[in-house]
Amino acid sequence: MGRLIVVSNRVPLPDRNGNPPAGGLAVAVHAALQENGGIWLGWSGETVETEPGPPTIRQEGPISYVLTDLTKTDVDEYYNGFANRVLWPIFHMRLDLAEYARREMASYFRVNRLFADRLVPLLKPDDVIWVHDYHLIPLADELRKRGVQNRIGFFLHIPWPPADILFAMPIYDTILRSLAAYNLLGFQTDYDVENFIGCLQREGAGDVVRNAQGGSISVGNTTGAGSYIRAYDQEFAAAAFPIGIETAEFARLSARVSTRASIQDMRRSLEGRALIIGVDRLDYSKGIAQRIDAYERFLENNPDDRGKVTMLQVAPMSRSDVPEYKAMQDAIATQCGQVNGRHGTIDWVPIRYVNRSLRRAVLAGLYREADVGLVTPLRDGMNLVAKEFVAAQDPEDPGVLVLSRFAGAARELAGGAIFCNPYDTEQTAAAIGQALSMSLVERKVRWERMMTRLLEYDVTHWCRDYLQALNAPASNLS
Ligand code: ADQ
Repeated sequence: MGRLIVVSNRVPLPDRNGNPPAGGLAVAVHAALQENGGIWLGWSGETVETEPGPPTIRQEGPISYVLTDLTKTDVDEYYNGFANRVLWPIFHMRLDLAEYARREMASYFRVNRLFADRLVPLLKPDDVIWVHDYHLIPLADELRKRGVQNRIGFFLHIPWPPADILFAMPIYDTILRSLAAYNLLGFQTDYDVENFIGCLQREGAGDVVRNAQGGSISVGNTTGAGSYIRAYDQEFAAAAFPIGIETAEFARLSARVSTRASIQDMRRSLEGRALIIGVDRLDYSKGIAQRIDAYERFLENNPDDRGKVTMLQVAPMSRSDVPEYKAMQDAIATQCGQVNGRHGTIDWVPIRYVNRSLRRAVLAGLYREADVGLVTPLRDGMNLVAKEFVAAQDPEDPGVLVLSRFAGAARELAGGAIFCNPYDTEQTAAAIGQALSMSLVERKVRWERMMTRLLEYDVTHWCRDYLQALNAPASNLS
């Protein structure tokens, strides 16, 4: 393949020695860039008052990092506005939280045009372009309008909603149509592919020409999730590529840090109690409030377990410029305080709530200490915390994953995780009880099933699969 051109809202820059930041996606994509040479383009994170000047370019070996500033208005309207107050809630099926403003929609397209203008002069004819996530849906369309004929792929990290939800969004048709400018659309699960195709069908805009069976776009239990589509007079492919983590590396890290003083101190502080862990960005899609309700219900239903279990919820603030997120920070803190007030005793605090980000190594160590990983999003594209929790377990004494059926990760972790419906407090409370009382034999069987899958389909595999499908001539997709 030619050079790889990656475009995403933010660019994970390497450190002074040229090493990418730790964490799955950045490492895998950097490796692909290193192999083929290329560009990673995105927003610098800086805002300016007037029109941004030319992008800054940092060269690291064969990789150019191209960073553009944005105006403050654009950040408010494109990032905090249309992307995070319309697309994010709608795609997570929260119609009630979507806030439409015409100005913000215009800004979203303006920023996509700016990215296209920045990219076009840097392109060579055989470059392959890979665009990431909902901030940049119209980018391929803008590039095509500028005469770009390269292969362009898109990967959506968040779920794709059913037609009835998508159609509630003004300009949904522009968004849907603009995706036809890509050669390959990558989704997290086969359910997202189905929803996407369902939207095209209901709109009367196009349909599947042929389903791809086998080959690089069929993975694990999402086999057959790839389709070749004709819509809006374009032909393109859509397939599921469930994103993974650096499974083996994360497992090694968790084993290494388990002897660290901070992790040992935390274990001592539990005084022999079982540990339930929740780790999320503070976001309404993660179901944190419902999870705390379920934990409280578990305590109410199981008086004998009171004082014998501790829940640790780690949730750093995110998107604090969006009002819903700020309100949520206060609401969760209040809720934790209320549960502790109602059920705590002078020597036991039911919930420990940490409102900040922890280093990757610390997280790995905490996951390993935990008896139960409580991952209960109301809707999630994938949810990497679920996969990290599994990878971090001690093979001789693994913890149990309680996983929402509405996380993309549930498509791969069937047979291993205990599934729950986060809207059903009673059932989630029962799942917590089942997890805490599971025998070692069953824990091992379940963990091995999940770990086998995660080792086999890790983030490097994901990246390779996606790029292989993007590079394949459309007729060879199956
Ligand atoms: P996110 O919504 O950000 O990602 P997720 O998949 O859970 O969600 O990834 C979160 C990452 O942040 C994990 O690697 C986790 O370790 C880290 N993290 C979470 N809380 C942390 C804390 N307190 N301290 C430090 N690190 C923390 C979007 C989609 C997901 C999809 C990913 C990748 O919403 O569904 O899985 O992209 O495609």
